[in-house]
Amino acid sequence: MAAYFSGIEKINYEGPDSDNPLAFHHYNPTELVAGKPMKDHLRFGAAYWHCMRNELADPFGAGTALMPWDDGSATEQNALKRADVFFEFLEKIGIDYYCFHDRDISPECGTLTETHDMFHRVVAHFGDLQKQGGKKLLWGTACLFSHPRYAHGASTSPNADVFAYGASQVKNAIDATHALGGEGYTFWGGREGYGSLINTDMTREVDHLATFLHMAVDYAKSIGYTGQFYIEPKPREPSTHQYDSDAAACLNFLRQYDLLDHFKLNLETNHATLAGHTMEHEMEVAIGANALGSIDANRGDELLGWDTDQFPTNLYGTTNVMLRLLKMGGFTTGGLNFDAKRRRESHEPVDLFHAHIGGMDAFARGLKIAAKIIEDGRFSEFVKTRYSSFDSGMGGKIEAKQVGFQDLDEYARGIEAPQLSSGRQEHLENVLNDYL
Ligand code: XLS
Ligand code: NI
Ligand code: NI
Repeated sequence: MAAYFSGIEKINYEGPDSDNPLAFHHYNPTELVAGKPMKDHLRFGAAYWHCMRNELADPFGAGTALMPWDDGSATEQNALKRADVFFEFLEKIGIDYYCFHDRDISPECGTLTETHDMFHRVVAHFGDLQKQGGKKLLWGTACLFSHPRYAHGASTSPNADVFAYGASQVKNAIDATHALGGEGYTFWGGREGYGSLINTDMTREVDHLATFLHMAVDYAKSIGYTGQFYIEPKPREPSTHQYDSDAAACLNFLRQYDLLDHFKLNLETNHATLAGHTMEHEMEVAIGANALGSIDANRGDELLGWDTDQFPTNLYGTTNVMLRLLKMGGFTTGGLNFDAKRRRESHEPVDLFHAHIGGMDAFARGLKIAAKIIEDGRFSEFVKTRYSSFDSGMGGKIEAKQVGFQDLDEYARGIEAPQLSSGRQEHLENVLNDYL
């Protein structure tokens, strides 16, 4: 096989004292943390769309990414070659999982049938590459937002034939995910929302979205695909309002339409902040409902109000994510998929390596810090004590649902006015800083 990243060797762990920029300084895949190898905690994934298809354009300028292997054509040959490049990248960076949209890996052809036929031939090539290098598919998905036919949405389009086209695409993408042993399948509803309510029947659209997801569940069952379905919240962009706006909205939607048994959430850091939440908040909401499935690891920019999809390098962020993941008991089907792109100025192939190394090292450090925090138990002890008035006495009865307003009215009249303890937020923030 030709080497497309010539001059770049396999990235190895060299430890914190190394000054080699093409080495891991913290991510040591086989090192045990909390009884498990780092790589099994982190389950890193690479996003095909950002690595292979993102030309690094922005609304003001053309793509800058150098992709000497890509002839720019929408041909099968080019699609197959890109796959080879991508698997070389996975091998050299040491990432076991990847994710793709159908249209990332194989182009749209003249007819829908030709499109699907080429797609499945390309998928077969991915299957061979997976086998050769021991790589695995974290999740697959269908791109139901790029083509002009999806301008009004896919499953929420007012046009029933567009709904059918979207269904055909998802059917084939589920087939492909199944064939590749994909551990999950994601729905991100980029255009499943509206630009304005003036022309929108929202109730009908949301209903159609649920019908579509039920069809996907039924179809997966009919072919024996048992991977995990995910829904990925995001409030807006490209739509003004997306129906799957945040974790709580998704959970309510899934519950209302009886889909909660079939879906978990794929949370993305930058989407959380776009929704006006922290990633920690979104994780708490999802974990509280036993519905955290997977993570799209990235970060936004505090100064910019859109989905900048930057690589995660903030240790507070990675520590907070890993704290919650460890407490949850870790991923089952999910992983940390780098849904992240380089800045437009970082256009050389080697920048793909720098970017992923940075994200992997940041998560390795977050993992270690989180494991230490959990082992020491200082935060959990504090939180436990903070709620201890509910452990016994009247608080215990409240939690056991043994009392009502009548009892509490009598009780409250007979006690001293409540005395509060400090929340010690600043002290705890200082303690957290000490760990970092
Ligand atoms: C876009 C989304 C997208 C999904 C997959 O903002 O993050 O990349 O992860 O369709
Ligand atoms: Ni994403
Ligand atoms: Ni995103």
